[in-house]
Amino acid sequence: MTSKKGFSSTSVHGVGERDKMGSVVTPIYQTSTFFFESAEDGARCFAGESDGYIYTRLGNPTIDEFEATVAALEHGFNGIATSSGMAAVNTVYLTYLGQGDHVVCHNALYGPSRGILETAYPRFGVESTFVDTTDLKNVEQAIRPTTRLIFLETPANPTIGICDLNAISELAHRYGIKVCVDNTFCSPYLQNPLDLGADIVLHSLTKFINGHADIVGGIVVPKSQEDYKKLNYTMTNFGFNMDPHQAFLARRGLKTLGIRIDRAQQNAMKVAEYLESHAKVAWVKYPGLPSHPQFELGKRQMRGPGAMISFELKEGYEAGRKLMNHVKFCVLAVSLGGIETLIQHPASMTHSKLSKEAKEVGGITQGLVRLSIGIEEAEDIIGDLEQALEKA
Ligand code: LCS
Repeated sequence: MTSKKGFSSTSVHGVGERDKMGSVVTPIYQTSTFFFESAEDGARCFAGESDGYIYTRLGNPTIDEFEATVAALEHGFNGIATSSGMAAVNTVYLTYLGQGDHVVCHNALYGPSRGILETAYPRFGVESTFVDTTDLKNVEQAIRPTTRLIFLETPANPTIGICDLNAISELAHRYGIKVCVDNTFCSPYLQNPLDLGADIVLHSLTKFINGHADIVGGIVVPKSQEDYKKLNYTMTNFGFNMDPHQAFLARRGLKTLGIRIDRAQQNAMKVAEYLESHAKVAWVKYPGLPSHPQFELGKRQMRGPGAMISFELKEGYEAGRKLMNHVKFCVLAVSLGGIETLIQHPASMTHSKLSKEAKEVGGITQGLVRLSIGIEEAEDIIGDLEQALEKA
């Protein structure tokens, strides 16, 4: 899918035909199935010789319009919308990994994206290695003759580490390995992994793309038609499909993605600077701060620093819990990427199920706090953190 228009023009208007009934907004085709005009028409649909719809798990106009728009924003072949971000992750794992295969991952992936490789996939003979992929040497050392996939998050959840997508993709392709990037933290507004060499990009739509904390959803966008066919086969046959109503809400959220991120990252910069100067804070990780270890790489690879901040409290785990109990304006909740500022403590929440060792290796330190900055007034976010930090 391509669009010659600018980002927000594409996100608002999409790339397809306007609705034939004159609806300005793509209607919700809330149907599980579609009728055929005749037996011959049905046969043509099943043979793939017509564009007609058959059954919503296989395709639906509301979902298709959303998929095509995200694919245009990610510069991919087409999108495959899924019921959740985890369904998108598993669509990729199940497409490229089988008995005897190996995957190299960033060691600070979203908890379940890592956890499922450690618990369920070994039952099917899949092996995984988790390394700090912000260092290219570690990726090269982890590659085996059986490696089929490199799976990355950049910036990663929640350590905000940034991986060099050009360099890793170039390395992977020398060995015939596919590269998939979970682009949830950036959204296509700030980063296009397919332009940086990756083969597949995915999102938890639950976050920035939908942006209003009212649905769970995911999407996979491959660069090539060949990968699209394989991934779409997995999605439809495992039943990971999105629902038309979910697609409608995600599509509505997508329209304002650009202006929401512009505003949220302006706030995030102010909050990050405030936190970096606070006596109780050991360090702050934010791609917009020169102190970020991959600050220069982030500037090259991303069109903006985003709205996700992690910071470490000097007093560790207990201080983290106290801070959570004293915020009043920032919402104590997991998830991210919405219009409201959310705060959470990974060691006791999103990453609590990881072993102590996995937490240490993945950089999930005891006093780590993750902020997803919203579009409110920066002064109110900072004011709330100020009063809560006093008590932490
Ligand atoms: N990828 C990333 C980077 C995520 O942050 C999440 C969810 C997922 C995939 C899975 O998406 P879902 O199935 O939830 O749509 N991250 C969450 C988080 O940090 N807190 O709660 C959920």
